Amino acid sequence: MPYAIARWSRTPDTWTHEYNFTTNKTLIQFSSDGEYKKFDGGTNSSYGTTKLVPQLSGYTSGNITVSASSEYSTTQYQAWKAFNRSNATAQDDWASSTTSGWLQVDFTNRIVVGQYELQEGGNTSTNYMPKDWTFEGSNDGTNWTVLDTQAGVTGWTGGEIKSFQFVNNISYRYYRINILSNNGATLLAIGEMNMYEYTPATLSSWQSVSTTLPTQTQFETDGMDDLSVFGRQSKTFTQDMTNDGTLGSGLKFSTTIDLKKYFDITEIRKI
Ligand SMILES: [Ca+2]
Repeated sequence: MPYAIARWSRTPDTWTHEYNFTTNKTLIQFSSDGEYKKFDGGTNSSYGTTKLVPQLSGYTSGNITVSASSEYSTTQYQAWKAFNRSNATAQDDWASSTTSGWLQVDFTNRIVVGQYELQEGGNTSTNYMPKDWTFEGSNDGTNWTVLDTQAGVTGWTGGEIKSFQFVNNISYRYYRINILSNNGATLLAIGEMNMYEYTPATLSSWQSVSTTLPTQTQFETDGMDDLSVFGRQSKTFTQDMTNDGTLGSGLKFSTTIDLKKYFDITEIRKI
C-alpha cells in the first residue's frame, strides 16, 4: 500500500518529525542516533485484585506450597488452613504451637507481591491474632528481605480482615509473615491469609521503533497519536484561497499551505 510521509526538521530541536498521512501517525527521528522512536508515557503502579494463592485443601497446589514454623495440630490446624477460603470452624485456622512463628508460601516462580491480608477466623478469641510482625521475601528460603513491618496491631474483631500494602520492585519466590508476638493468647492463629501482586510504575521514555525509514506497518503499529509530549497547543488557522474559474463551470479553490510553518497539522477542513 503506497503511503506518503511528510518530514519536518526543527532547529534547535534535535528531532525530525515523520508524519504518515495514511495512518495519521507520527514517529520521531532523533538526530543523535538516527533512530525512529515513539514516546512511551509510562504507567502508574498498581495492586492486583486476584488472590495469588488458590483455595487450598492441602499443603501444595500446582507450583505453590505453604508451610509454617510449627502447627498446633498437624491434623487440624495445618498451615494450609490459612488458605482454605473457609473459617467455618476453629479448625479452619492455622495455629502454631507458640506465640511467635512464621507462615510461608513458596510460589516456585518469582513474583512481585505488594499487598497481603490477614483475617481473624471468628471462632476463637481474637487475641490469638498477630500483633507485631514483618512481611518478608526471599529467593532461597534462607535469606529474607523485610518488605513491611507492623507493630502494635491490636483490637482485632471476630472475622475481621486487615489489609497491608507496600511498595516492592523486586520479585521473590518465597514470601512469609514472620510473627514476633500475638495479642496475648497462648498460641498464634490466623483464619485466612491472602497475597496480591504489585506492578511497579514504569518511567516515560523514548523507545526505538526502527533504524531505517519506518514502514507503513510500523507507523500503524507504533506511530504516535498523542504529540502532547512536545508541549504544543492545538491551534486553528484560516487559509485564504483563490478560485480558478466561475461558479457552475468546474470551479476549484486552491491554496498552498506551508507545512514547515505548521508543525503539527492533523486535520484540514473546508470552510
Ligand atoms: Ca481458613
